[in-house]
Amino acid sequence: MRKSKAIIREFAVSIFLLLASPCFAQFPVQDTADHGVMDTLYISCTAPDFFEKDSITVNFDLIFWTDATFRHEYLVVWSYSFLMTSSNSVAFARVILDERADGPVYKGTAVGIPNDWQARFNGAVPQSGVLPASVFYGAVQDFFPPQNAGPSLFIGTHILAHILIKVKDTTTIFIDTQSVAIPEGNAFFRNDGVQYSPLWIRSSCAVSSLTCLYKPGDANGDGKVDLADLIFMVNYIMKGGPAPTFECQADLNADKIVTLLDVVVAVNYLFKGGNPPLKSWACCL
Ligand SMILES: [Ca+2]
Ligand SMILES: [Ca+2]
Ligand SMILES: [Ca+2]
Repeated sequence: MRKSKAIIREFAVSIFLLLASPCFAQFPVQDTADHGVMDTLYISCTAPDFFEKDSITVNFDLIFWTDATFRHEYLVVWSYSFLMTSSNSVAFARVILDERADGPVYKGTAVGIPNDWQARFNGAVPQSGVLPASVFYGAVQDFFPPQNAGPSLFIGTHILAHILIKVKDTTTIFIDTQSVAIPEGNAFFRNDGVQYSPLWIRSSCAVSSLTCLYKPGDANGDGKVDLADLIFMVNYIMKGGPAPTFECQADLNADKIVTLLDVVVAVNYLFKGGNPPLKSWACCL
């Protein structure tokens, strides 16, 4: 009798767990070393930052939020790897690799407190940074004076890193922590040496296309498409002359490279009533 009661109880527990487990699965588990509200880690997508030759560089901020108020729970070390992918292979998305502490990738700073941390940008696979890539970031607080022994990170929102990705076309960048081989391991360390994991919130950031800046075929960028552009293109392609601001100005057949074929399009258009240059990228006026 006792045995059958035990079996029934076991059965009931199994059923309960079976029913409850999908519910549990929907809620992330909070690390026991993360007190109070769950600390979070996420990417903030910002508008395109600045234009360079034929590309734009987009700034993604890696942001950490914590409610740590006890000094022993302050964050002093972090190391994290991300899987970055791009929805459009033609965009040639590439994370910019720069190990300088004050470089554009990672400025080694919490918000408003410059250079409090020793920046550490660990690398990327592949090394070129071309997406898809696994990219590793991290920083260790500089404990020892007279260096900038700044404060550890406590309650508030902090920018851990500026992640710069260069793109050449419209795309959506996905930044995730899943399915990544992690040589160093993802690690966040508190001031008392306890390791824990804040909740990662998956991000995808749409990189919008440029506004139209030039007419296709306006290689010298003076607003007109004429013989001067043809000369400009020939000088650029054949004689190492100056490049257009955006490659698309001279990419008249819109195949993403500037070759003599584009000169042929220009000649046909200007002198033989051929098709006008194709619009692409920022050359869509
Ligand atoms: Ca917390
Ligand atoms: Ca022109
Ligand atoms: Ca072309």
